[in-house]
Amino acid sequence: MDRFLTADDLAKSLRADVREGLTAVPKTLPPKWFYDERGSELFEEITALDEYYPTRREREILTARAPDIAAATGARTLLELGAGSGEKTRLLLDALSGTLRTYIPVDVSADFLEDAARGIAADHPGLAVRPVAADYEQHLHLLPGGERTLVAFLGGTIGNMPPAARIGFLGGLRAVLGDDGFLLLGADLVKDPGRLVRAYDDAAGITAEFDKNVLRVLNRELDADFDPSAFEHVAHWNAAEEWIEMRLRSRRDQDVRIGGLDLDVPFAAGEEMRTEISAKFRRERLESELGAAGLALAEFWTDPAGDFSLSLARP
Ligand code: AVJ
Repeated sequence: MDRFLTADDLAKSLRADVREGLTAVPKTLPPKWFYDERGSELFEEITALDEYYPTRREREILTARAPDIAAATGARTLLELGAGSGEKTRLLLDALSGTLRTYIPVDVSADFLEDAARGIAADHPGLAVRPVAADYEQHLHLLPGGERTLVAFLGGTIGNMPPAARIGFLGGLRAVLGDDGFLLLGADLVKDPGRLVRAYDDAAGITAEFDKNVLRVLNRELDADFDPSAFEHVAHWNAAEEWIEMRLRSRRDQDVRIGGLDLDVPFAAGEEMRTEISAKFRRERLESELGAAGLALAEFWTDPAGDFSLSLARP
């Protein structure tokens, strides 16, 4: 396995993110820290909720379009960013089996990658599986490219990046693709705000648990003393930016101690800390942002209901 990221690097970036985010006004935390073991389990539960449509919709599109993706790309290498999507990966690997030689899953979790890579290698004899432990927001320029590379970035995770970071990120992807590569990008679409809010604030409270899990991560990793029950989960549709914001709202005045940072953080009653943005797109915006990064839209597919999109783009 190639490792561009060690446990020590991760610990350092968590510390830097938390110090910066909790001393900012308003307070923020980056969504990447949701995903410890419990957080990843909770996200899996979210994907099965009635209200959370993106995973099902993207799967519908992939199932219908996998043969088109294979025909258009003739990919020899599949490089998957944030390789958490086992079922979608299998759909792609099966469709691409005629031309594909190498599969490169990229994830921050080396343990997770090791298991996933072993399973895929066992199911696909003849396929070289080369996992890379990396943070794709930092290490894009280090990722192996190669001939006819298809980079897959699925699930709508692009929406977690603020617009400025997104543009830089797409430019970095363009460089990984060389001249004969393709990008397969999953992106959620703008729709009725009521449905969007319900997707991020489900009736069973799973998303609320997922949101508060980041506090447990800080308690464990940074010796903090957050009381998760002293915060309330909020999903807010920001109509001007066209993104969902998840926030944790303090139920009372309270001081939180972050022992590992020697930091005391005061929260006022009702104060909200932003824990995630999840941007929703229109085709025009995707096309123009891809264009600004030197990528042209070759295909733009949606599910029949028009909820979610898959873009196939090339230099
Ligand atoms: C996995 C990042 C795409 O933004 O919809 C799900 C994460 N957050 N429910 C998303 C998430 C709240 C999800 N992504």
